[in-house]
Amino acid sequence: MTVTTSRGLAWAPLAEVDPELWMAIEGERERQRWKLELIASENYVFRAVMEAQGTWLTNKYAEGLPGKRYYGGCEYVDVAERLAQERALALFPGAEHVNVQPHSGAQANMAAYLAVLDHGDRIMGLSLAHGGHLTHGSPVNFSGKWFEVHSYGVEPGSEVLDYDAVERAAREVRPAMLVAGASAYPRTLDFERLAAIAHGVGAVLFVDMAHIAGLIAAGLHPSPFPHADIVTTTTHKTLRGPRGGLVFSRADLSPELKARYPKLAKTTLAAAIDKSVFPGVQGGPLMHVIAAKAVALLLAATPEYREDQRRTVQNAQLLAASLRERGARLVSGGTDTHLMLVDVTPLGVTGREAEALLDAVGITVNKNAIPFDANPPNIASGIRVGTPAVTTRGMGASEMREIGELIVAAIAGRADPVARDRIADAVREICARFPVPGLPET
Ligand code: DSN
Repeated sequence: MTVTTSRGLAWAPLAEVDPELWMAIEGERERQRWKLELIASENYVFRAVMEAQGTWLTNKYAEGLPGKRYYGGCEYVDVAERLAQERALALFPGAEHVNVQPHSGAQANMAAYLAVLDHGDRIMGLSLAHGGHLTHGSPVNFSGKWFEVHSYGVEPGSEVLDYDAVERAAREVRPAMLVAGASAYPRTLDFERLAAIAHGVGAVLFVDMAHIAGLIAAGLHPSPFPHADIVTTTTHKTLRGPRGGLVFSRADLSPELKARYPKLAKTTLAAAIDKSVFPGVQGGPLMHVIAAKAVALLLAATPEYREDQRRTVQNAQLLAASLRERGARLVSGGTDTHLMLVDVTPLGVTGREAEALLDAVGITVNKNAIPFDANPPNIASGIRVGTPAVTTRGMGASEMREIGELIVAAIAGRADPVARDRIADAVREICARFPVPGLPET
């Protein structure tokens, strides 16, 4: 197509304007329809969330906060942002303040750090190799470059956190911030204990609840509120919203704790968080995404959503049992959440090989390091498996048993192309029975 004037193109559908891109978008729709999505951090948004994100709110600049913008014409986007704020605070009782503008989880985390810390301050977070996150102090991330990082890990043997050991380390290191939360830790986190550890050494407790936010909203995992001082989340994982982040905080720190942070000398924690998001880390907020966050937060308050979260956890336990019965080793022995970490070396493969073998039959997972992994991270000994997306599709107990069987069969039958084709057919058959909510069939 030759583009001569924008006028003629104003109403042209994407498929006509950019067929090359459209083919990729269509390919992704088909992939989502016909593959089993077991990446623990992924989910499918409902139509109303997608619709809100696809609106003309994308056209609007709205730097600042509702009622205090640097641009005119913000009366409607103010409504959208206020709805998102109110719904976020209602969904997580005990939260005193929220900023709904972070474009992502990493930016929410950056805003959290920069609100209270100075370059060179000490932080303690769960090591990436033991299930933490890049932004919790990895040397390749800003968090590891700007702060002095002292990571904690899980215990050898049990592969779970030993809070006494975390406390001993905190007393020795005396961090300015204790970071809690994980992207590959299958067990319940004790936020009350972590708060006692942090506050006992005069440190802020920062919880990144991105993976388990939906479980917390549904009352299936203990809440970090009111224990943590700052809490971030993404909105697109178990929360089933658009890609983006939220930062919650106390209105302010206690005077004793606050005295340690020069950045808070003349301001409240809530005001510091807002300033840290904008203008500290970001410019104009993505108002169409904030509108979609508002919809997701509305949906997350429904009984249907809570029931889906309950089924997500139940499905994870059933899938874990199915894998374990067939010879896979579950890190820490199982799961309390929506995800499990599977050591695939007893099945004779590395995490990288398992990821590729599963992809070939239509099952999508990611390779993942296991604690004390003998393999480097790009090979890894494990895969991370999560049930949010398959549960959103409506799958239940019998599918979890079957998926466990198919995963192990795909790895065990790796030299057998006939077995591979049979497994791929079984995957498609499951997908055909469970259409993806919110995804057009054609
Ligand atoms: N990359 C995300 C995950 O897969 O867990 C965390 O941000």
